[in-house]
Amino acid sequence: MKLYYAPGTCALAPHIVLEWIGAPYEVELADLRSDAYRKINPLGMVPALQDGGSRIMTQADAILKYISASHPEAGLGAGEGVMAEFEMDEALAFLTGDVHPAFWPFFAPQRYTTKEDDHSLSAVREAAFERVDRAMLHLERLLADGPYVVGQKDSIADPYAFAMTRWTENLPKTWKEYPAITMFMERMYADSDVAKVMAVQGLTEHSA
Ligand SMILES: N[C@@H](CCC(=O)N[C@@H](CS)C(=O)NCC(=O)O)C(=O)O
Repeated sequence: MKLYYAPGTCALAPHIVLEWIGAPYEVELADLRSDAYRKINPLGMVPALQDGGSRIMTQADAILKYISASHPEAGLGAGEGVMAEFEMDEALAFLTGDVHPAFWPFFAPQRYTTKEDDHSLSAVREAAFERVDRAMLHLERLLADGPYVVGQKDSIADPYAFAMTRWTENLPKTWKEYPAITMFMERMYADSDVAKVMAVQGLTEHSA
C-alpha cells in the first residue's frame, strides 16, 4: 500500500495504522497544490491510498476501515457483531465529521468569512475554538472508561483521535487540560510505532 500524506494532518492516522499492522507499505509526501497531486486526489487533500489497483482511495475513515479489513489479524477494526460495527462507525463519524471540521475555521478562518480584517478573522477563530472544546469534551467522555476510543483495545479510531487531539497544541486550551484525553495522549506518545511515524513525518510532541 502507498499512502499520500502531509505532515501532522489527518493522514497521520492511516500512517500509524499501517505501521501497527506491520505489512510492507510506503508513504509519499503530497504536494497538495500541485497538478500532479490533483490527479491523485482531485480534492487536493490527504490522505489518499493506493493499493495496487487503478483506483485511488480517499476519505480517512474509509481508508482506515479498508486497511483494517484487509488485515483482520491485526484486530484494529470493529469487534464482532452489529453493535460493535455501529460503535466503530459512530466513533469514526464523530471524529471525521465533528472533530476534524471544528478545527478548520481556527486554522484557516479566511475560508469561513468574506471579511479580511483581523477582528473578523479572530471572531471566526473564537467561534471555532468553542466548537473544538465541545468536541474535546465529548472525546473526554468517550475516553472516560480507559485510554481507548472504542472498547478496551487499540483500534483504527485511536490514531485518528490522536491526530486530531495533537492539533489542540496550537489552541488556547490544549489536550493537557482534559484528564482522560491526557491519559490517552500519553499512551499514544509512548507507543514506539507512533514515535517512528512521527519521526518520518518530521513531527515532535509539540509540533502539531
Ligand atoms: N473528508 C476528508 C478531509 C481530508 C482533509 O481535510 N484533509 C486535510 C488535512 S487534515 C487537507 O488535506 N487539507 C488541505 C486543504 O484543505 O487544502 C477526509 O476525511 O479524508
